[in-house]
Amino acid sequence: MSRMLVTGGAGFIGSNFVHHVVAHTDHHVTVLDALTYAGNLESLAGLPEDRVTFVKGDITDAALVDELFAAADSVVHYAAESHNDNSLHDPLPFLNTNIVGTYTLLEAARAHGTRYHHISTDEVYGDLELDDPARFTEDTPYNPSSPYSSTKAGSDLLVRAWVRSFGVQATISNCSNNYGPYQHVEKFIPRQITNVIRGIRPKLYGKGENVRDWIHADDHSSAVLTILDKGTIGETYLIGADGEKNNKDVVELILELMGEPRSAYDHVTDRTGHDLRYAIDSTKLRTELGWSPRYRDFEAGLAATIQWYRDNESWWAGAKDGVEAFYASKGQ
Ligand code: NAD
Ligand code: TDX
Repeated sequence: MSRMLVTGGAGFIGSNFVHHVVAHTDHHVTVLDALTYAGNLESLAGLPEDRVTFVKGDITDAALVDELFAAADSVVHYAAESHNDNSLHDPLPFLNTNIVGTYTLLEAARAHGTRYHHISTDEVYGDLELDDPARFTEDTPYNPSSPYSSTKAGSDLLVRAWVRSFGVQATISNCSNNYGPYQHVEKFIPRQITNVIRGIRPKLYGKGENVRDWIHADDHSSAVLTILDKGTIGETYLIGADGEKNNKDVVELILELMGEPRSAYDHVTDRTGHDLRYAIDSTKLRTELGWSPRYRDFEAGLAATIQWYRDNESWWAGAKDGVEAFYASKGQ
């Protein structure tokens, strides 16, 4: 059994990863999470106490981070400020957590020689035209658009520098848009599902032509375990499941799956600087490390996600009104 430290393990993708690790390995997991507005201990409810330890704390707290790295064989870093719309409103927390937080972890990885995996996003590459046949690869130049994606890009570059300059034992993955259980209601898919449950019309930014490349969070988790197991130190791996869809089609599918007319949504004010299209080419991960996604049917995965939000209203109800009030103040 090895000891794994997971930062941000009470958030959306981090909690899905902790569930995945408990189900598929014998590792012991320590979660370090500050429980910001995006963290929810209920996302870890039911996990065996002898497999998962929770520590409430901030990744910028160097003394705490050092102590936890000393007791870990590997670290997977999910903790972040993660929402583009929030970063347009108030960028400073993104700089603190995404940049200073990552720096703090890298210094501890350097001091302890700890195996470190850095979780990042395809948004560091900027966006693609709708009619461009290209997809992002590990060689695509960085060109981030928002305060969120620029701080994620900065954090990736810190990792690359700490590998080269200090020999830190790190890998990086850049994944496309995740969906699944435990995603905060501020994000696109849960916002629309919970709107329909509440009798509010879904809200589509602009014309809804923007394309996102959807992957189930559980497939993201299996890819990260594969990289930890077989990845080469210093390498970057793109994670994606060939799930390109435009936002309009996703909203219409949610409405159809929830028994509403496909046209029962509103167009609202577009996001400033809204990236047009993301698309991942995950050939390197698939051919070099032998990973493949399990959730290949987006409609089935979306239907299961809708059912999860129907069954777990107590998990999201507390955040819903505040999120909708924030969006309403911006005409969204
Ligand atoms: P999230 O916002 O749902 O969760 C973030 C978690 O980090 C929360 O539990 C929060 O409490 C914690 N956190 C925030 N600041 C912290 C701090 N200073 N110290 C300790 N904990 C802190 O985010 P998510 O959507 O689960 O994203 C997780 C990671 O995956 C991020 O690094 C994000 O950039 C990356 N990512 C997300 C997606 C996506 O589609 N959501 C896609 C690719 C990559
Ligand atoms: O109400 C909405 N209506 C709408 O049309 C919301 C909240 C979003 N949108 C659009 C904006 C995007 O084109 O839906 C798309 C998805 O939006 P988000 O869920 O906010 O995700 P995105 O901005 O694409 O970023 C996500 O994927 C990459 C995560 O939030 C990031 O953390 C990750 O790095």
